[in-house]
Amino acid sequence: MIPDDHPRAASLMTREKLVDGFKRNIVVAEGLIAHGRGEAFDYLLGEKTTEMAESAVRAAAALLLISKNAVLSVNGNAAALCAKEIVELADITGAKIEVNLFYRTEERERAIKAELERHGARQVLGVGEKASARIPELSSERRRVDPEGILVADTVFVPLEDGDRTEALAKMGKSVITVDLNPLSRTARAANITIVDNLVRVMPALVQKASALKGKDEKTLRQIVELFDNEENLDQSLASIRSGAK
Ligand code: PTJ
Repeated sequence: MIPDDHPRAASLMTREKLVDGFKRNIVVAEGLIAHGRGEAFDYLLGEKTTEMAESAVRAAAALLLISKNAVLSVNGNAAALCAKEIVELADITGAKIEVNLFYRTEERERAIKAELERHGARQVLGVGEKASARIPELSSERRRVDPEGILVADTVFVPLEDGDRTEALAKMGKSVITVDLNPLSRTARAANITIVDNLVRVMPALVQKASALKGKDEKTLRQIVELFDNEENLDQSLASIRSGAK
């Protein structure tokens, strides 16, 4: 339906994926609205990956590789847009995959688990009774986590997140990596590493970078993480939006 030569074909295809995910009970209606907000920022960024995002992707890949117990937290939008890359990233980095929803229903949890399994996931945490632990100080449904996953993780990757959980995870001493096109969001500011870019561009880049860095010694990877300054990166991303994404 969408012609390949349409100037905004990629953006329209992404919308189609989300609408398809909505029809299959993976994406919630509010997820379509959240994507619209993301699109507005993406438009201001020129719908392309900035140098700042590249550097955040590199730091995120390094952190995932040196973490002892990393977990990739998956919501409806992330599952609809990049289930394949989430599974690939988990395979390369040894991270676990956990479903964690703001608008939690067991039907959606199962639909998302099935979508991840369809793309090769062998284990999906956080579904049904398995989400039996609670994140302290969090009142949303996102507080329900898997005792084998997010509860005991040292690093949590939380694409398209709400600020409350990022702050709560940070208070629990976990390192948080997020993807958010809005550099002003509470999530973006509270995370250790924020990738200000569209998730559909981030995930393939993250898979590629993690493959390239895998096998490097821990000291080199730790240095990449330590040299990354999230606040500075966010300020530069904002400056890039202000100046018309040059
Ligand atoms: O599947 P559920 O039930 O867990 O619900 C998921 C949503 C996304 C509905 C829920 O987490 C939510 O309401 O999120 P927020 O608080 O609206 O935050 C979403 C953030 O992600 C916003 O700051 C958007 O700018 C940003 N965003 C949206 N789409 C993208 C994005 N960032 C990167 N890539 C995108 N494609």
